[in-house]
Amino acid sequence: MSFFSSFAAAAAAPPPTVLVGHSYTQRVAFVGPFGVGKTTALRAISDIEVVDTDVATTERRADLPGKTHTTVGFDYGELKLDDGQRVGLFGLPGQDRFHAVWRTVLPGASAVVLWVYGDHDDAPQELTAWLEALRGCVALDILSVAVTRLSGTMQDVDAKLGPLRDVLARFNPVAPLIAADPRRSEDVRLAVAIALAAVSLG
Ligand SMILES: Nc1nc2c(ncn2[C@@H]2O[C@H](COP(=O)(O)OP(=O)(O)OP(=O)(O)O)[C@@H](O)[C@H]2O)c(=O)[nH]1
Ligand SMILES: [Mg+2]
Repeated sequence: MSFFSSFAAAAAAPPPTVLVGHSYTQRVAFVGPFGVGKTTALRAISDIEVVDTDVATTERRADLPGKTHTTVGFDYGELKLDDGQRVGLFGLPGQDRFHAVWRTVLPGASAVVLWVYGDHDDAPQELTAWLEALRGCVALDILSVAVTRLSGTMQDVDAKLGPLRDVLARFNPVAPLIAADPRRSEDVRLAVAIALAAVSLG
């Protein structure tokens, strides 16, 4: 085939489908301390393959024996809600040195889920510090809190959540706070649904 005939054939062929950008209508960001489970949570619910920026870390924490990687950019996934809406999911890095990523992603967020450790003795102080840090980057009326690593009876869990609810109420009295395990897709879906519902009511 000559150059001219192959050019003519290519011009006559239907154009290829090229997908650029994204199809989501809402953007939910996961924030929280190193190793709390933001990447785990995103992987638990994303219905596309997660694009992550996890790299191997030389630091090991005794309380996180399986934690060999850390997020240095952000994770990206997508979720289709029961009502058909597509949600873009962004998992941010937990380490302070990557805070430039927060300032890039958070301004476009529809809702932000702050994941925190529920089993730390100083969990209320940690939550206070995170809320103070986030206040500078995001409106707290789009924020909700998911508390991890809670076990025991419902009374045990409530006893741990009570002081955290008190802290959150000082920043936003109507912000949702739930117990959630980042490894369980039902918990993570619920955290996302509650975060978006709270924003739409607000
Ligand atoms: N035992 C236990 N382990 C958990 C729980 N939630 C998460 N993990 C584990 O904790 C680790 C969390 O790791 P990541 O998901 O990488 O944490 P991350 O918040 O993305 O961390 P950075 O991006 O480094 O800030 C994983 O090994 C999870 O399996 C929990 O409720 N209980
Ligand atoms: Mg991560």
